[in-house]
Amino acid sequence: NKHGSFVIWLTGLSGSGKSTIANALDHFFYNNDYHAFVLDGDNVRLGLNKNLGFSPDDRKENIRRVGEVSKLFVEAGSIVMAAFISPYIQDRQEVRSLFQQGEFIEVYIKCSLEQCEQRDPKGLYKKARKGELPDFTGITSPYEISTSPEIIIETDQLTVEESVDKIINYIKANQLI
Ligand code: GGZ
Repeated sequence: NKHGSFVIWLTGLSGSGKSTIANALDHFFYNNDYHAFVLDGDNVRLGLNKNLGFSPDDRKENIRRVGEVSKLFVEAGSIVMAAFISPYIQDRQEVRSLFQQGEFIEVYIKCSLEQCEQRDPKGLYKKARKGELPDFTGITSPYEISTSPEIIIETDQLTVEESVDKIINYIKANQLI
């Protein structure tokens, strides 16, 4: 299937739903014969970036590398879903600047800290509150909200399917697929 190549960059707190939505998008693309790939902490921080932690400098380097890898995938003709907290506005802007106009779609996965903390699927917030996990986003490390993401998905209001529909509608409206 011939289609555009671009990056769907999902940013938001731990537990906000970034990877869930990225994987649901992946299913949609697969089912429709588009070539797409998910990059997230689960496949990047275990390999390419296993020397990086969660200090501000390490997060910056994590995002820089992911941006460059995303660019390679786009050059190869793929659709990339990159699901990273990517808490710093400047780092996200630097990734954006690697791409042509319209090729970088920033999706803010909006979910309150309270809700993310209530979900706490891996018990990380609990650990962070107990002081066992330093530099934890939302607790002891900042998250900078974008002022103008292309898309905002409120995961405490939409189902995963509705979230995917909203993103796909944007992509179609902008003639990327
Ligand atoms: C934030 C952390 C931390 C700290 C481990 N702060 O919800 P998860 O578990 O599965 O996804 C989170 C993931 C965040 O990695 P990113 O590469 O997306 O972060 S960044 O973009 O800021 O570089 C979380 C887990 O790693 N995790 N320690 N201290 N999240």
